[in-house]
Amino acid sequence: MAYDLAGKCVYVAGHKGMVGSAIVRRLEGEGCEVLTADRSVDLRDQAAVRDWYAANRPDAVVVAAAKVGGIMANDSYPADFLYDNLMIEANLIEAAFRNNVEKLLFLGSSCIYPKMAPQPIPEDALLTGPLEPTNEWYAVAKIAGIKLCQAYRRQHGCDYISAMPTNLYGPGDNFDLQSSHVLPALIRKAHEARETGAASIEIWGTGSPRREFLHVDDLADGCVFLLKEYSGEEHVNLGSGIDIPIIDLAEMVCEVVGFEGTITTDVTKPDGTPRKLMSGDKIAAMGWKPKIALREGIADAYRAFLNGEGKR
Ligand code: GFB
Repeated sequence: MAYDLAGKCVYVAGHKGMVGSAIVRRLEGEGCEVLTADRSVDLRDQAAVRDWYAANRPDAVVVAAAKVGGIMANDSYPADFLYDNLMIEANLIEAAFRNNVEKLLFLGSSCIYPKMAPQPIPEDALLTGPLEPTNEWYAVAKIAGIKLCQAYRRQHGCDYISAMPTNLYGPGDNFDLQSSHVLPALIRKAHEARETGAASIEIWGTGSPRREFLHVDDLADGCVFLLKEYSGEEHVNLGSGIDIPIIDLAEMVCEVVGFEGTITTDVTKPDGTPRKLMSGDKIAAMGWKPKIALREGIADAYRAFLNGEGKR
């Protein structure tokens, strides 16, 4: 039975982030009222979250709030990535139950899967092997979020679902080179190298790991699709179905940005997991597919970067 969003109050937690803001934009055409909480509500604080729900009474919730970052940020701040994410998701999910929220969508990450999972990775590969060490703290928190949704569904009959997005990019991304993911980092590096006339840009690791990328507007579309169409215990992968070696991604970004120099590698930096292409069979069978090709999406992300959008 489809969940009709029309006339509902939908709370998007994390609306200032790249993912949350894309979901808010996407919900505009759904005839629902979008609720957001301002930064004064610390989502790690149980009492603050309970008070906000009691005052605002959402019908549906999207858990897009999280502490996120690229490979170095994950590796450098394990306590923050584990504690902050556990608290945020536990508070948002428990308060949803207390306030009779009808539908909740929790967003995780493709790093929940074992480092050596079969490729493309099916949903049932979860918890079948050891995690990638650079991001196991974040992954453990996200696995706990999936399990919380399943537990509230089993014990209390709550219609809480989970989606696992692949590596995301797009307008509103984080372009800070220490904490960002690879795609915004490459956009900034190529842009600054072109502006300064540098001969080369440096990428982290060997360039051989493969990653799958999804534009955040496609992600938002997939999230709204799942909110309306899916009600099941198992999480659902949300990806583009195509992965690419980091060195090829770097070349594509340089082409889009117009940087014609060379690309060097810093092998003292970690590669992380060798490959994490997710299987999109489950959501494809439900009738959803992404629309934005990688090169087109990179051009859109670069336009947003030039426009001053996102974090520097
Ligand atoms: O995007 P990224 O930081 O995250 O890195 P992960 C992807 C790959 O790009 C790694 C390489 O092999 C990096 O070594 N890379 C090359 C770079 N140059 C750069 C650069 O300038 N900056 C960055 N950041 N990487 C994250 C997880 O893993 O993915 C999170 O740590 C989360 O938990 C997220 O799951 C989606 O794909 O390795």
